Amino acid sequence: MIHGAILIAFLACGIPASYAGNYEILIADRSMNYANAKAFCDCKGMRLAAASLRDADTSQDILAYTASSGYNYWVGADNLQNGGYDFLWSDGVALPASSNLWAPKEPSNPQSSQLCVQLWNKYNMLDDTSCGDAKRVICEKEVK
Ligand SMILES: [Ca+2]
Repeated sequence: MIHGAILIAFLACGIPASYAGNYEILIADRSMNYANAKAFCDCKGMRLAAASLRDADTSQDILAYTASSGYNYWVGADNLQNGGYDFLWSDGVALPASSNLWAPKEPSNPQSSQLCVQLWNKYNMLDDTSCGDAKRVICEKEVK
């Protein structure tokens, strides 16, 4: 089910996001590291995508877009707080290693170099990877 188009926006703040289900979704068409991606979403009054990816309808819209884009995207999940396989979404919900959102054989290296989570274009699923890599960004905001 398509709820609405997903906006491709530049870095400047103040560009309105579009609606997909119960969430405003904003996808940046610039690449940046994880820390800057987080700051980018904050700047928009949003957060890196988390709950929207657990929502069946909204994730369907997002994944339909990202599948055809050819790019990898930062989403809001990392193990920077607890380390190891103890990943947390940006809204504080646990992302277990057993989640079916992970790509095959992922998370692959969360104990050392791969502490942040991307939406990996190869599978259009989650992958733990290096926080310093430059990737595009998906932000969300819950619609009240
Ligand atoms: Ca990995």
